[in-house]
Amino acid sequence: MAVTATGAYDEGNIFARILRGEIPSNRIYEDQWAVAFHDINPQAPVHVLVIPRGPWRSWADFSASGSDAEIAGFVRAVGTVARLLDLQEPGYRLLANAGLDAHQEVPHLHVHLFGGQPLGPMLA
Ligand code: DGP
Repeated sequence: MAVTATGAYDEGNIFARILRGEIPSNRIYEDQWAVAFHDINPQAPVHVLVIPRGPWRSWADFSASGSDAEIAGFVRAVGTVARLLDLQEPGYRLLANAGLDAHQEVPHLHVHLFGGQPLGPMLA
């Protein structure tokens, strides 16, 4: 199921359910602002998803209605996860899909963190 570019936040989306503890996830980090867990369908040896706790579908939503504390907290959590995974060297990649053209499947803002192998050039 792909997310539409517009519309209200869906409280029933899979990441909202993970946040509420209704379905399990393999969490590697959580704090007041964010939760990080392994992707169920990893595309690299390390493939972690970092999600904010608040009800946002995309970076556009988040920047429009998230507080400065929520935004700073989430960005800091993404960096904390990268540091915990010890991926500064040889490196890692962050990716966030938004909307239909980007094939966003889960309509809750998330950042993919990939690493553990050479990742090649950026996708077009
Ligand atoms: P995206 O296309 O950016 O919306 O990617 C969504 C990712 O979420 C995709 O890589 C698979 C992952 N995913 C979907 N459902 C689950 C789930 O129930 N648990 C976990 N851990 N990951 C999930």
